[in-house]
Amino acid sequence: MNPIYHQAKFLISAAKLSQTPPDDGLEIAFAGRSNAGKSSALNTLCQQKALARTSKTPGRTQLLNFFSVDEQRRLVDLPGYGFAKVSEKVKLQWQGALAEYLENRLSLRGVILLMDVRHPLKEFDRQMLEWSHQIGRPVHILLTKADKLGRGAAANSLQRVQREISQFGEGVSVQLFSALKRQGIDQAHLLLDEWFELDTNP
Ligand SMILES: Nc1nc2c(ncn2[C@@H]2O[C@H](COP(=O)(O)OP(=O)(O)O)[C@@H](O)[C@H]2O)c(=O)[nH]1
Ligand SMILES: [Mg+2]
Repeated sequence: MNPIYHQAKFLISAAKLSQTPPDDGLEIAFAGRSNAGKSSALNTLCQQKALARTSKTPGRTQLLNFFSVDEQRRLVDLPGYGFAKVSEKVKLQWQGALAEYLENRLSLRGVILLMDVRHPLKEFDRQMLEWSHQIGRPVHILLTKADKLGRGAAANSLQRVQREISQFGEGVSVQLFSALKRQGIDQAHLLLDEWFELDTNP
């Protein structure tokens, strides 16, 4: 693992685009329905116990949470509305903020899309794939909680998702991931390093 991820720090929460950090350098966004395992993945990938929890205080869920990795690189925790008990009105607000961010953010290099390996490609996930495709940004899918399935079932889910994303061509990739079992971390880091333009073997 490139040691810079270990230095990642909470930067700021933004409710709208005007509150985001300056749009320069390189940004990688993490998206997923709530409970998909986004905070756990962020923490695991940065080797920190409570990085993403920093922003988990009530009321902050609908915000975009920015973490700085170094001066030029940021990770963003995007609001995921799929599973949360919120009203249609709030969902539409979140969707609006998300779409606005995706359409306008020049520093956005790619999207890490997290889905529970047992329930992949829900409506939110398909929407994210569509949006990312439209704005020409690559997506790397982490099928999370892979430890919850046996090897065969996990492989089946991976294959099914691989088949479905083939319509998007090279811009979309997928892998199995488990924060609990620390599975798939090296593979995910390869993608992050590539998007962040880091030397993979520093
Ligand atoms: N078994 C298992 N549970 C996980 C894993 N990752 C997250 N979880 C659990 O799934 C729940 C939601 O995780 P969290 O990271 O908060 O999801 P978020 O809402 O997407 O940020 C928590 O109870 C986690 O402990 C994993 O790799 N394996
Ligand atoms: Mg979270």
